[in-house]
Amino acid sequence: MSVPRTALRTGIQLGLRTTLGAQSAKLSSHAIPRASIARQTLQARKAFHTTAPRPYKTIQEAKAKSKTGPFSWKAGLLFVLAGGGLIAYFRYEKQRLERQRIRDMSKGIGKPKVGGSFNLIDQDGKPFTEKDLLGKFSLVYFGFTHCPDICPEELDKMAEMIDMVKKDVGNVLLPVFITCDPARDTPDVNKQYLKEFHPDIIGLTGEYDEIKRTCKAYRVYFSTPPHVKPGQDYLVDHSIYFYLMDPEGDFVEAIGRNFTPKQAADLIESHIKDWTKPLRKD
Ligand SMILES: [Cu+2]
Repeated sequence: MSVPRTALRTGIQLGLRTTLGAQSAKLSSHAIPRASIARQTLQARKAFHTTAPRPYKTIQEAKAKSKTGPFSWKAGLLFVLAGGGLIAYFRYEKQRLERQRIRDMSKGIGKPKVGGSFNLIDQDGKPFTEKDLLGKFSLVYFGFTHCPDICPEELDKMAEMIDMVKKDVGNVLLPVFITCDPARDTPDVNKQYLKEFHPDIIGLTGEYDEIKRTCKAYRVYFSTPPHVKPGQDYLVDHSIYFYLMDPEGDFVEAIGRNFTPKQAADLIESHIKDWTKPLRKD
């Protein structure tokens, strides 16, 4: 806060009060209390009114002064830099508040309940519940290993996101694949399939009803037929989202197919950087 405020004051003292003042008032409506802006304007006004105009001694001096005007190029440059800095700062602050708003939606009253408890089995056949996700951010994807094109494409993207996030902010993201096709996707099928994409991805399967319940909890459309005979072919339809969950198990944001891996990684990293509580890095 101290940098842009100083910049604001510098801009005002340069005498360009009207333009910058109007701009900062517009940009800062949610970042700086109005009282503080009023105070700064008052200070600037005082500075204006108490400074006595300096009389020119000679006509030459007066002429020289009038050529450059009241503002030197240095003052102009400083003003442009200060203004640019302010705009960049408020843009950043606006984005941060927007992320906070999205996050708070799932924390407060009337939160859209996405996610919740589940009791599944990982790719090594070990039990895995929602508690195993706590302490890190998690990126949850629902799909199935027989998926002809969409899942492979999305999992390739997921692998890219994992690497980018890991490189930039450390090992604080758990990527999770939950099958919508438990009849065919056994722990071992998941294991063989997922290692083609990224070694970090945890593959979960489970009882049909438990998978169905988990899909419902994450608002994932589930269409797997209940009683399939071995070898019988069938289609599985599913929603295509990456669900970003925070270290306390709360839903943060759903990342759709319109995101490139880089855009998705940037968004995930921003949320991770906003997180102020402890994070597991193992
Ligand atoms: Cu798929």
